[in-house]
Amino acid sequence: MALPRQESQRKAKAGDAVALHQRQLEAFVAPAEATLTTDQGVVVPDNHHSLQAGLHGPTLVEDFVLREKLAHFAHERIPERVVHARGAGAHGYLEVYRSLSAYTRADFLQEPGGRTPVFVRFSNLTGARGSADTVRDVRGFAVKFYTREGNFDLVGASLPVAFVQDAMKFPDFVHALKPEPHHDMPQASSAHDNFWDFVSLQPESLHALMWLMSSRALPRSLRMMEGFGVHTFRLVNAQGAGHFVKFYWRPRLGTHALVWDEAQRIAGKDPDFLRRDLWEAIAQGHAPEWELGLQLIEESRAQALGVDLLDPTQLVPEELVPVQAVAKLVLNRNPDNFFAETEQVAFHPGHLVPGIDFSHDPLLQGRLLSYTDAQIARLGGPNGHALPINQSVCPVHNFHRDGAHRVTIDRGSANYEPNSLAQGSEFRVDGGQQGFQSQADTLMTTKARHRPPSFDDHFSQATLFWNSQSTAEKEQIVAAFQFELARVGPAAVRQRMADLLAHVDARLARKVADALGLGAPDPRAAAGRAGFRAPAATPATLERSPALAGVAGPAAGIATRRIAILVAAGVEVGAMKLLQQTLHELGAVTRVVAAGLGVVATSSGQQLPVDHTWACMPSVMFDAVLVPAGAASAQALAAQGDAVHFVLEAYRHGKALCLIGESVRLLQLAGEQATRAPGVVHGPNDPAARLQMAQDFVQAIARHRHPGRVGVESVPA
Ligand code: HDD
Repeated sequence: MALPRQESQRKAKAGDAVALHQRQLEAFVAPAEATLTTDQGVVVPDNHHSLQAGLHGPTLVEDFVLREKLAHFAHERIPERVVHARGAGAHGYLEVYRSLSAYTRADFLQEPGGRTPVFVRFSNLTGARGSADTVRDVRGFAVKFYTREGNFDLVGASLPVAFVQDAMKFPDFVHALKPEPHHDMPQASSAHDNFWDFVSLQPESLHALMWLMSSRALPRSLRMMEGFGVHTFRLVNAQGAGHFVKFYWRPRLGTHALVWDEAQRIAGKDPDFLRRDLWEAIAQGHAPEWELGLQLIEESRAQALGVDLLDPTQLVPEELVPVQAVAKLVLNRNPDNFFAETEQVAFHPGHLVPGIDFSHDPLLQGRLLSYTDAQIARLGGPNGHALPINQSVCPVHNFHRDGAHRVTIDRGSANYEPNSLAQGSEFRVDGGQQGFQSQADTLMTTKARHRPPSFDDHFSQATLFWNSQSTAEKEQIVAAFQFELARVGPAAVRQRMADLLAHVDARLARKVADALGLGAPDPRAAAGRAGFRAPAATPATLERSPALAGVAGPAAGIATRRIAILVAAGVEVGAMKLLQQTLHELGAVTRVVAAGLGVVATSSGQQLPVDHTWACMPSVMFDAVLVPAGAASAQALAAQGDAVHFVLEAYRHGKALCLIGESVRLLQLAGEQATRAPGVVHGPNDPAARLQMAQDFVQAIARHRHPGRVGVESVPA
């Protein structure tokens, strides 16, 4: 018997769920202005002084106000997540474009235009809670959908593939990746012996490694980052027919990345770079959006695909199965409180709703076991579901009882089922039609610890990824392997990695090996090692997949891009104002940067307010640089090493530059060809040229990066 309240809520319009979720959260918000009390509600007379015996006497044990305050303080922290400890969250909603009833009976995917509230937590996989944002890493992309049929969690990542195929290997993988146990170093970095020792012995990690060494591991912004459900799931419609499905999140702003040198510098200047970027964009009304894409695969077609859908180290190229956009995700509200929401939110890949089901992917199956324990350990008991951020918008009704931090006040004498003593206590649903129905399945009859032969192909998709990258991106990948492996002590580990890379691409392996002083990479050496099993047949695969070169993809406008305007006294602001106006109209953000705060005098005697100093906000904090005209200003800037460095660094990092009139001298050290390099806009301070310069600059910013600058290595920055 379904409960009346449940029924009325199920009938509620989808939009109501968003409002209901917000009301639920607000019910827990502490009053903003109130008299200070103890946790028991007793008014605190003095919050600055403890209770002492006499003017200089000892503090009294009876000071229960002090005792309560210190006790609460001492317990403010909860254990950080074993992985994905550092995070940033935001509220929003999912809006469905069209009904997916042909594929799934999930209520929240039925109604075109229907909105479901969500909370999203982005995270870094490797580092501790206080580590820097911009390190080379996999990012978590976890979405909690508060649907009217219960919470659905899609706990994905910024990479479409995993490092290991079986959950049995996950703790070893994480141990190897995390700081080494004897000295707890390095923090938030895979560039160390243990990690490369492990992965060099695990050919199945190679595909994910290619992604980790690429720009995908250095997002410019969480708002410009793709997300993937990674595993294959299943959608099941009302008739019980199933499709395999892979989930994608595609950012509306395009997929953009930092370059490695820049990422490292930002980590020092602003360790909160990505979290701040997300927070500020939402606070300023630039709600980031992603499209939810699905790859839908008929179960009968799965065998013929040539990709084992249950192997989480493999993806399904879009050229084989297109990604269909079915909904949009909008994040439009920052949390009120980091701890209560972003820290206490508890995801679980086993939080499913009717119409969505698992596959037999052995990594996913292991996750289903693991997350329950993780949440109990983190939240200190089995009642984490009742925390405001974890509560579903539909009623929760069962006979789970008690446990640490129980907040529900269960009424009545019956705490068991079946019972006849409590009203409405037969919770069985009508005719077995409602509720979560597991998809019918042919279960395996043998029990074994094994790896199916179709999981043996570790290389063809790593090669596909490599072949699909631009020349500039390939150089970044080579440089990333060189950087990481140069930090690895044992030469045997480095050699093992180079031998493995020879299975991906001979040139890649050689370039890496040469820089590390290793012998010629030998694919046969890798093949001779334990755990290595050659695929039964050479897999048929694509030569290239343009969709995998996502970072170089077209940019969608310049909204929210940050442009530094570098100035000194005597700056000529005529052209600058016009460019600023154009940039603002397109949603970009400009900031005036100078040696000190306050104002600088312009050439016409006005006062231009300064937003930042370059010591505090160097060029790595911006997407592009504009240096306005003005002989005196250009001369003053050229005499300042930091200002010259600002421009040269942006040039090296491939960013768009606009240098008006005399300010071009700031680029002198980059060589004569620099003013003609891609993404560099330069022209006279002439009203007739301004409009063209503005257009060129906007286009250059929209491309995000300009990697093909000749001789860039010799630029001193
Ligand atoms: Fe996991 C957290 C994503 C494999 C065990 N995982 C966690 C989070 C994300 C992922 C995004 C953070 C959620 C949040 O923001 O709170 N995990 C993945 C992906 C995987 C994956 C995409 C592979 C494709 N994870 C995985 C395996 C296991 C775990 C195989 C264990 C068998 N993951 C955990 C965990 C965490 C977690 C220990 C740490 C804290 C938590 O769950 O809440 O249970």
